[in-house]
Parts: sequence; structure tokens; C-alpha cells
Amino acid sequence: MSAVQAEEAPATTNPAPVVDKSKPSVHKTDYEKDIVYVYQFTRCPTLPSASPFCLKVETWLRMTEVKYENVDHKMKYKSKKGQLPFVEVNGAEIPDSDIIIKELSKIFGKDLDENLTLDQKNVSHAFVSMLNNHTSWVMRWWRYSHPGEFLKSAQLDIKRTLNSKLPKGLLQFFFKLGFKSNIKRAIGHGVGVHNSEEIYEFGKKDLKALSEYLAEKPYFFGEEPHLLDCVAFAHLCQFVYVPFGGLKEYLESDCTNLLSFVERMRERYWPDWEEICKTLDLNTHLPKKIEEVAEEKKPEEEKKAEDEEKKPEAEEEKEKAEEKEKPAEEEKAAEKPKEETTESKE
Ligand SMILES: N[C@@H](CCC(=O)N[C@@H](CS)C(=O)NCC(=O)O)C(=O)O
Repeated sequence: MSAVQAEEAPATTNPAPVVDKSKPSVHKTDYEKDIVYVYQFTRCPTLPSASPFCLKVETWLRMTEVKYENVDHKMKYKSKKGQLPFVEVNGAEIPDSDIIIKELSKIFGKDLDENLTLDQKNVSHAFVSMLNNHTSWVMRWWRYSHPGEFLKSAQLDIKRTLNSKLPKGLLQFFFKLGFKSNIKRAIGHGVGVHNSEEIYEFGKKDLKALSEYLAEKPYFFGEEPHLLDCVAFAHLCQFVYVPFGGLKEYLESDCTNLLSFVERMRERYWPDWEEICKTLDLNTHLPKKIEEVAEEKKPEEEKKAEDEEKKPEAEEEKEKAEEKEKPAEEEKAAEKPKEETTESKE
């Protein structure tokens, strides 16, 4: 039973858990019915999200055309499981990208894989698990062990990303320290006990397997995209747009079909990609609210009005400057004959 269904379910033979209805269980209390509110990281200048899990959820929402809104929570919230992304829908939180997709598929009746054969579903499951639990750890290991290079590769503005007013140098110091400490997670996972050459080799093998399965097809299971395309796109984007360890170069030399696939998905589901990367706006897919349009126009109009106001001031300044120059010129003119006299004396 989904988290949402659980909230709405009538009492059964089991005693219902005591829920304090006076305390909202979601951050977005003025939610609209059937709108999915997505809590994710701030945007990144090289791709909409430097988290494959956040990019996966948002791509799924776009593929299924389920209505959603990203919430700018200024990096304040994490799911009840302590991570991002999580979503809120109809007053309930759903954490974890895979569980989010599973639950939203049920709530909105949108199963991207409904027309796949059992065999294809099993292949999809194997590849999705590889991407989430193996391929992504190659990337995580690199990011955790090279936090400074990660910031550069993703062109992340640390102040904006962490929503902090502390000095940039200090934030970078803490970020690097925090990120480096994550390396023990990579060791716990297993990938982190290997050397870099071996780890990059793991990544290459995963990419090669995906490339060979995709072969000449536009999408993994043929002419139309499914869940595996969504998951693969979200992970592959991290290799393409936050490059590291020569893996992008490997894609360019050995897996060009994966690069074309990324481009295909990007064009189809992310027409606002460039705009997102430029503006770092979380909701470019939504029609702009009247206040936002007004706010955007404001500086230009205000500037015009200010220019108008400044005009007389500028003219006054000009006049003053001219008046100041006048005596100087007069002095010069008065000095000229003096100079000439001196010269003539010599
Ligand atoms: N299994 C989770 C993984 C999500 C995940 O690893 N999120 C990372 C960012 S990519 C996170 O929130 N890290 C912060 C933390 O763990 O404290 C999912 O699929 O959503």
C-alpha cells in the first residue's frame, strides 16, 4: 500500500496508528490535489541536477506528464530517510527515487513498463539495479575523493548550492571535508576498497554493457522509451555533464550510441535544459506567475524610470563640470602669454 493510500485508508481490523492530525506531516501545507511537490538539490550550471536520483525522478515526471512543482526549500529539508530527493503528494511524503516512481506509478496509473514482456522487465530490473547500486558508486567514489575537482567539473557555486552566506573559501573547506568523509561510505559499499584504475574499469564495463544492449535502437527496448531509459539517462548525464576519470572520453570513443541516446532523451524531455542551466530556475516548466513576470520586468522599468530621474541630475553634473573646467581653461589661457614670454626671454 502506498504512503498516500495509507493516509487515506479507512480503518480495518488492525488498529490504526495514532496520527496527530494537528501536526502537518508535510512541508507544503497549502498543496494542490494531485500535484507532486519535488524536493531536490538546487540546479547546476552543467545539467539540471548533479544528483542522478533527483534527475531520475524529474525525468520520470516529464515522461509521464504528471503535474509537478519543484519546491525551493533552500537546502533545508531532507526526507524522513535523510536524503534527497523526496516528494509530497496529497499530503504525504514519499522518499527515495525508486519508491517515489513505484508509488507515483500506482497513484497516477502511469506504468512506463506496462507493455514490456516479462523477459524485458527482468533485463530492465538488472540494468536499473546496476546503474543505481554499482555504476553510480563509481561516480560517487570519484566525487567523494576529489571534492574540489567535482565542484569545478559541475561548475557549482558553493554559496548558492549550500544556501549559505559564509565566505566562499570557508564553505569550500567544509564542503571538501564533509565530502571526503563520505569515502567511508564507498568503502562500506565495497567499491572504495579498490584502486582508481580498477574503479574506472568497473564503470567502463557497465557503460559497455549498456551500449551493447542499446545497440542501434533509439531506446533500450525499441522505438519508445521506458523506465530503463529514464534511469539510464539520469545516470549517464552525470558522466557526460560532470565529467571525470576519462569516462566521458571512453563514451566518446567506445559508446557513441549512449551519447546519442542522452541527446535524444534530452531533446525530447528537457527542451528547457539550456534555460535551466543558465537561470538555475527550478520551475522553468511551469507557466510564470504574474508576480514573477512583474518581478522580472521590474529592473528594466525601474532602470528606465531611474534613468529619467537621473537625466536632470546628469545635466546638472555636466554643467557643474563645465563650470569647473572654465576657470582652468581661463587660467591656461592666462598662463599662455606668460610661457611665451619666458620662452621669448630665453
Ligand atoms: N536510494 C536513494 C539515494 C538518494 C541519494 O543517495 N541521495 C544523495 C544525493 S545523490 C543524498 O541525499 N545525500 C545526502 C546524504 O546522504 O546525506 C534514492 O534513490 O533516492
